[in-house]
Amino acid sequence: MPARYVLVPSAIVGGSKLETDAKGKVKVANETADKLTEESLLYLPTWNKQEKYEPYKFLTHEDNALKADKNLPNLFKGNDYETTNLSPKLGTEIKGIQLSQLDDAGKDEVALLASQRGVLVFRDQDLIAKGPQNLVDYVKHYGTPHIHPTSGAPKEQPDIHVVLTGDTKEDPFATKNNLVQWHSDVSYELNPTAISLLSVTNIPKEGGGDTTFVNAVEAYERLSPLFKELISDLKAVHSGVDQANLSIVKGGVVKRHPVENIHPVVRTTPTGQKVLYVNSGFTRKIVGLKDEESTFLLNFLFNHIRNGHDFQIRVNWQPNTVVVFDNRIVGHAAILDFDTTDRRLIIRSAARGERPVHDLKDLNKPDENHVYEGPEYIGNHKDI
Ligand SMILES: O=C(O)CCC(=O)C(=O)O
Ligand SMILES: [Fe+2]
Repeated sequence: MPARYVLVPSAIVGGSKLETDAKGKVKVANETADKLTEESLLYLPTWNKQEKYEPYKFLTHEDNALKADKNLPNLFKGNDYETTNLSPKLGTEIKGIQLSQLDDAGKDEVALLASQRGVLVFRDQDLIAKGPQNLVDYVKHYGTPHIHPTSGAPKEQPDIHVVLTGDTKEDPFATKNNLVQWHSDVSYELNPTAISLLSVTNIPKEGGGDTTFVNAVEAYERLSPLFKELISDLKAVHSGVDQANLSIVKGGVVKRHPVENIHPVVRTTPTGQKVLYVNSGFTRKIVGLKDEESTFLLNFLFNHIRNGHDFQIRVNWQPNTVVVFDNRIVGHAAILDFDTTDRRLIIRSAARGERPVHDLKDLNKPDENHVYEGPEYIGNHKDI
């Protein structure tokens, strides 16, 4: 989640009016809520500066994809479904299958297919309308849901990350030429998220507000054998500090002290895919290089990812679409091209995955980690 999407009142809820109750909980005022869809009302963001969580500890991860039947018989039953490739190597649109009706074996097959296709776009789903608890229970099949350190969440449901944009007369391009921020969600975490469910419950009326995705496996494959060898053993620092700082500056929340973690630049997933695992949202430094060298290399890799339209797709949101994506192997960015007086509400619930490893022999070994928690950030010096 890039800085732009931190739950900060001014950026996230735009010009919306906010209300604070006696316990300090902040929510979107009825005035704004009245303009949102019925599903969105179930997920309206609330936040509270008193809500604090302990630092995350290392978590072992069992991957659902490894349990799945490779023929996907529990996902694709009967003949009443339709699948369309959004591009040859990334993204599949699926119609005629209800996620909410899948059994555990079917859900495992979703994880396997997501690991192969990166992004699964399920149309006409009833899962979101069933409410926040249902969504979180669903995600629990894939692991422990991640609680976002700086975003708002539906009332009593911290396991969902919510971003409401729009409803403002502010010009978002006043200081920026564009707002596209490629990232892999929460890559600064020790166990960044893996299987993620994303939906836009409030779609801008005049169109736009797509989400774009990039295939980081293909991004790695496009590199020459020599370049692959050059970056093979590199590690990079991923940092949550800028996100936390921005949240404070904008009057938002920091629910967990920001962390920085070192991850391999070439990550291998439990299903054996090699991923170019850097993102401009959170990757800050290549370990062992001098600053200029690190910036030079990271900029090349970020541009490679950003410019790779021939390994990217764009998802156009329709009512009741649910995207399942594997956050380990795709990057993504919101396309904020709609009129700012319009409203867009995204919700995401995602399971924490494995500690990223270069080599599968290190999978689930905490001693492989190079972790330093508790870096300096504004919150250390400010009562927030
Ligand atoms: O709004 C979107 O399309 C994606 C949002 C996102 O990337 C995030 O909140 O992390
Ligand atoms: Fe994101």
